[in-house]
Amino acid sequence: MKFNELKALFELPFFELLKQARTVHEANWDNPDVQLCTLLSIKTGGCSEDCSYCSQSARYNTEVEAERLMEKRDVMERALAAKATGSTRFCMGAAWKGVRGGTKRFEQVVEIIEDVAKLGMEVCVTLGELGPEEAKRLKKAGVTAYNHNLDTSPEHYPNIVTTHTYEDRLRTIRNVQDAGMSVCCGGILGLGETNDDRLKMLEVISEFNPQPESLPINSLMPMPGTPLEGAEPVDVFDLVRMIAVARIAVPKAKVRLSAGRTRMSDETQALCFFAGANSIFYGEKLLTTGNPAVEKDQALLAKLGLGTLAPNQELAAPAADKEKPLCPA
Ligand code: SAM
Ligand code: DTB
Ligand code: SF4
Repeated sequence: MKFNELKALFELPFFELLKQARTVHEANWDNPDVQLCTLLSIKTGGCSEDCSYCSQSARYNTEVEAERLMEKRDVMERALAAKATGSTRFCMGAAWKGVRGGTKRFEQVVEIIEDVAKLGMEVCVTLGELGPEEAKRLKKAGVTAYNHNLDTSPEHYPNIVTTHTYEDRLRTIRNVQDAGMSVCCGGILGLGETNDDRLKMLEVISEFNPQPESLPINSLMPMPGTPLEGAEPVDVFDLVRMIAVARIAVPKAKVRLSAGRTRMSDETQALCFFAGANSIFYGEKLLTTGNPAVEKDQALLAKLGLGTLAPNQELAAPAADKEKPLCPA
């Protein structure tokens, strides 16, 4: 969808926008179930990149200490625990600029993925930049979806990150699509961007061919020691509007209400679900920072009468439109 169309939606009266988003949601989803995804940071901190929101960049003096890649048995323990709490997607993150085939770290990660994939949950990884060969290996190892966020608009991106470019991010997304993995791609609200920046990001994401399978909307968790530690919180109505527009623009994606829920009321989250969010991170920790307790989320879902989505490990990447280029890269 083009920017002008997205902007026209965003500027609708609030209830009219919610009504349209709800109609699109109901036409594309059989039920209002929410997907529960558990995150685990398998390699924390010490990252070479300078993303100004991130506690894991080695360039900032944050509370996060650099750690080595976790052992496979420890990852398995956490994956089994996630499954036991009802999570159906396990997402492993690594604080790397990217990964290269043939390196010890890549081979270790592939082995971890192969074992986690046997547990019956969807497997998602986010390891930074990937080349075409690395993407094929990850697909073969059992990855369902690869998370690689664009985070903000092309225009605002250089204000947030200088050590890699928007084009680098788009190239990785294309490699993921070419390898037949589903793409999980979204952004962060609260990086000092305008609503137009948010919609420009959504324009790029909604023009992917095929559209992403999941679309995380993070609200910045301000991390002490990072350049964005003092950023203003996101306006609740802007967040709900953004979710509604994302639901309309990418109707079949799981729109994930991602980082930032610890600072949201139950009522705000309920509005987000009504507007089309149908996935959350579930479990007390995101990568380095907090997330609502499992019991709190279970109580909220029960109060709203929302069920949870079953895993689909066979999930194939959605088909591409052959007439269109794969992505704007
Ligand atoms: N290093 C890899 C990369 O950058 O693609 C993977 C890990 S990185 C931490 C994954 C995503 O987490 C980022 O793209 C960003 O969207 C999100 N993220 C990181 N720090 C955040 C924060 N403080 N608040 C909200 N989202 C954050
Ligand atoms: C995504 O969009 N959000 C997640 C996941 N994909 C990898 C990460 C959120 C990180 C929040 C900050 C932290 O825990 O350090
Ligand atoms: Fe590194 Fe990813 Fe954090 Fe950027 S967002 S500093 S690439 S871990």
